[in-house]
Order: sequence, then structure tokens, then C-alpha cells
Amino acid sequence: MQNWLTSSKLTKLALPVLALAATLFIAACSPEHPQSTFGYAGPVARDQGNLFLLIFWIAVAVFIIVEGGIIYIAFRYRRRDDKIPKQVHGNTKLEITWTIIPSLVVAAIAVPTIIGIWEQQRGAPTDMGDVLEVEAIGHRWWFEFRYPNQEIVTANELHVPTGRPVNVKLSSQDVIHSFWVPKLAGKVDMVPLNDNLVWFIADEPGIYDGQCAEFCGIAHAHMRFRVIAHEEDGFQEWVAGMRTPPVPFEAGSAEAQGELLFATNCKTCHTNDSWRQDAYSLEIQQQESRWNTWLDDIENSRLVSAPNLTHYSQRHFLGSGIKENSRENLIKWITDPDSIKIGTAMQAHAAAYQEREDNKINLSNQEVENIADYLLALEPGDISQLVAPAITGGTPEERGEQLFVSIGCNACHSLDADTTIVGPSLIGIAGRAGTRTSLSADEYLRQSINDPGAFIVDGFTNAMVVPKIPPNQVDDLIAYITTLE
Ligand code: HEC
Ligand code: HEC
Ligand SMILES: [Cu+2]
Repeated sequence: MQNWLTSSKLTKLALPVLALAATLFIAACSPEHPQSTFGYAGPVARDQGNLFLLIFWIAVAVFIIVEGGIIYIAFRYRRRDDKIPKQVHGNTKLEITWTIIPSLVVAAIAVPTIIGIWEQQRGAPTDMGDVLEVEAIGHRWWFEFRYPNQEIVTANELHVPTGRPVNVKLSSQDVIHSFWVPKLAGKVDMVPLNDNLVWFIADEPGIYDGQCAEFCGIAHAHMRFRVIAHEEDGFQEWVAGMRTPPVPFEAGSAEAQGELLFATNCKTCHTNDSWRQDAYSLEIQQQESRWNTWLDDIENSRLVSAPNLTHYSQRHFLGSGIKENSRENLIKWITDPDSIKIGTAMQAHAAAYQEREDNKINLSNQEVENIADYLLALEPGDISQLVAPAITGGTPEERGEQLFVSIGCNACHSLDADTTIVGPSLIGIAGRAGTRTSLSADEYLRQSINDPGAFIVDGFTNAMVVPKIPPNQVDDLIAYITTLE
């Protein structure tokens, strides 16, 4: 033993090894690191970081005083002769002092800590901007995100606006997970049947790494996610996009074939059309029933709750945040999820993986590529492309009339002078248009459609939301609405 400890080889090695280990440890603290708790990107993380630093510096002071005292005493009172030094055991004054000082230190740490915990648990403050409500649900091994007010469901990528508090209600469908975005806030457990709260604000647009922080099984380390913070406009655009259908695929194209294959092999578990009306409540019911089916037969169920894949091409990552969402990775994932992430419920339960010895998908490479191309083409459609094919021929007024209905102008504008829906009735608009602003009637109508917020009609709010409409269709719409008498 002695020999081993004093071996000169080892002592020579020890210093460099220690130095390397220390450097690595300290490098992990760099605020630049994507999961560094020191790279604060919002006020909650900053408060938590400051609390950590307060405790850290108190600990440093205690360390220096205590260790300094030990070293001082060790030298000052080292054994010089065989006389027994004066014994201070049972010194009441000393004992009271070293009980009171630590109590004060602990109290100094406890007060801001408890205030911090309360502030976190109370939920997002309402005086820091319009609160966005989100529900995050942990699954083995991925995260589901629901936006009850926007009626959106998505997975693994949580989109939020910057500068507004986001209130996240945390729960889990199976075991205990933990929601942790080191740069924004952290770390709060996601417990089945017991909702916890976490809230945060992202100061700047960006992509922030998140991670399950509670050991939950074999793929725990691969259970990651991202928070994607947008400027308010970008966030609203994402929300609107999630409610907008994709452009239909041309019959016979790879994507159209992929769509059919997806419908037969994948759609039982994966919803990917949340832009439909009532899709939100339907998805919640379906997720529940997939889960119950799995519970009924954990070994053989062909259903299990799964990530929503609406507008999948917008995803940055795959496999709950572990790989870039490239075509190549997606093909690998569909062929053999195991090659990217071990232990997925997808491979264990989807029928397509149960037929082959090697557990790979029972589809040809071409079919897998078609599915991948289909998923990677799913994005919010440009509504002008959706309505354009239906409206050819006829006079501009006739095309405009059809557009008025298919874009949904009639949902807000009545064709009855006495009825107001959301916007003003457009009866007689030709006569009024030129008097609204200093613009000509035609320019005013064009502006009303292209940039509704530029002028707000008296007594109304800036509530007109329409997709981008190409100029020729704006012409048709104007031709139509100016005939309304
Ligand atoms: C039995 C239900 C089930 C079926 C059927 C199924 N999947 Fe999955 N899928 C899952 C689960 C569960 C996950 C989450 C896996 C994980 O990350 O642990 C998943 C994840 C995915 C992901 C990654 C999503 C993300 O955000 O990371 C893609 C893409 C995907 N599946 C595509 C498909 C395709 C394509 C098919 C059809 C060939 C299919 N799935 C069939 C259950 C299923
Ligand atoms: C979601 C509801 C909504 C939809 C959909 C909508 N509008 Fe509007 N619209 C409004 C509101 C509210 C106003 C009044 C506020 C304003 O001036 O922006 C308005 C104002 C207008 C005006 C000016 C009216 C005036 O009296 O000066 C025109 C013209 C108009 N809309 C045309 C359209 C057309 C064309 C469409 C379809 C492409 C459309 N709107 C779709 C809500 C809507
Ligand atoms: Cu987990």
C-alpha cells in the first residue's frame, strides 16, 4: 500500500491529471456552454444564479475562515515539547459563539432561498407582460407541449415570445421527469398526478437547450428539448402557421406517396394535422386513449402516446432534441430508431417494426424516403396557393366573390349594411373608401387588405387577420367589394 502511494511514477502523473480535471471542471462553468447555468438568458435564471453566487461567496468566506483557522492553529500550536497545552473543552462562550454564527449564516441563506422558491411556485407574475400559458407533459422519452389558449400541441420544441412571462404547468404521463432549461429556469420535477409550476422569461430570441433532469429510465440522457424564443411577431407567425394547413401535394409525387404510407403506418400514434378545427381537444383525447391502450397491454400494445408532428419540417431536432432534423437522420430514424436513440416506445410498439427479426422497419428504402420527404415538406401553406387553383376563369368580380368566401373575409364582414360581425359591413365601401384617409379609394382598399393595421376604422380594433394575398387576387377582391351596394 505504502509503496503504491509513494510510487514516483504516480506522483509525477498526479499533478497533470489533477490540473486537466480541474480545467475541465471549470470549463463546464463557462456561460457560453449551451447548458451552463451561468449563461443567464432571463430574469428567473439570473435571480437563481445570483442566489447561487450569494451562497457560493458565503461558503468561500466560511471556507477561508475555517481552513485559515485550522492552518493557523496547526502551526501556531504545533507540538514543541511534551507539555500538554491548556484544554478549552467545554468552553461555553466558544460553543455559543460557534452555534450562533452558523445559525446566522444559514438564516442569511434561507431567507432569499425561500423567497425565491415562493416566487417560482406562485406562477408567472401578471405585471410583467401578457402571460403565455403552456402545459408540459413528460413522457418516456420526450416532451409534449400544449398551448391551451392557442389550441396548439407540439413536441420537444417549445416556442415562446421574448419579454413575456411563460407559465409552464408541469406533469408527467408515466414516471417522474424534470423540466430544466439551465439558461432560463430550472429545475422542477414533472410528477404524475401532481402539477408543478415553473415560469420564466426569455430576454433575447434564441434556441435554449433543455434536458430531463430526473433519472427516468434507459433513454433518460437522450430526453432533451429546446425552448425557441422569438420576437413577438415571429411567435405570432408561428402560432398562425400551426393553424394553417400545408399546401396539398401533387398526386403521384414522392410526398403524396409518403402521405399515404404515413397514414397507414404512423398516424395511429402521430397526429400531424393540428391545423384542423377542433384538433386540439381531439388530440388530447387521442393521446389519453393511446396511453390507456398501452396501459392495458404494456407488452403488445400497438399504440402509445407519441409526439405531435404537425408541420414537421419546422423542427430543428429529432429524437427529442438529440440529433439535427436532417433528411439523412430522419431516414435513419424511420428505418431503425435504435440507431439514433435506444429504447424508444416507437420501435417497441409500432406494428411496422414487429415483423422483421432485426426490428427494423418493414418497408422498402424507397418507401422510407417517401415518408421522410413527406414529413420534411410539411409546413404552413401559403394560403394564396391554396385558394388560387379553385379560382380561375370568370370576371374579376366573380373571382373576387369566391375569394372573399374562401379566404374567410365573410367571417368578419357582413354583406348587410345593418350587421356588424368583427369588422364593418362592406356595403357601400366604394363610396366611403376615398374619404377615409388622404389616399385614393383604390389605394385605401389595397392598404386595408395588405396592411390592415395602417388605418383603423373608427369604433373598431386592429383585429383584421388575413394571410398574404398576391396582388392579382387583391385586384379581384377590390373589383368585387366595390360592387357591394
Ligand atoms: C406505436 C406508436 C408509434 C407509431 C406507430 C409510430 N411512432 Fe414515431 N414515435 C413514437 C414515439 C413514442 C416517439 C418518441 C420517441 C422518443 O423520442 O423516445 C416517436 C418519435 C417519432 C419521431 C421524432 C419526433 C421528435 O420530435 O423527435 C418521428 C419523426 C417519428 N416518430 C416518425 C414516425 C413515422 C414516420 C412512423 C411511421 C413509419 C412512426 N413514427 C410510427 C411512437 C410511434
Ligand atoms: C378576423 C376578422 C377579419 C377578417 C378575416 C377580415 N377583416 Fe377586414 N376588417 C376587420 C376589422 C376589425 C376592420 C376594421 C379595423 C381596421 O380598419 O383594420 C376591417 C376593415 C376592413 C376594411 C376597411 C373597411 C372600411 O370601412 O374602411 C376593408 C376594405 C376590409 N377590412 C377588407 C377585408 C377583406 C377583403 C378581407 C378578406 C381578404 C378581410 N377584410 C378580412 C376584420 C376582418
Ligand atoms: Cu425523463
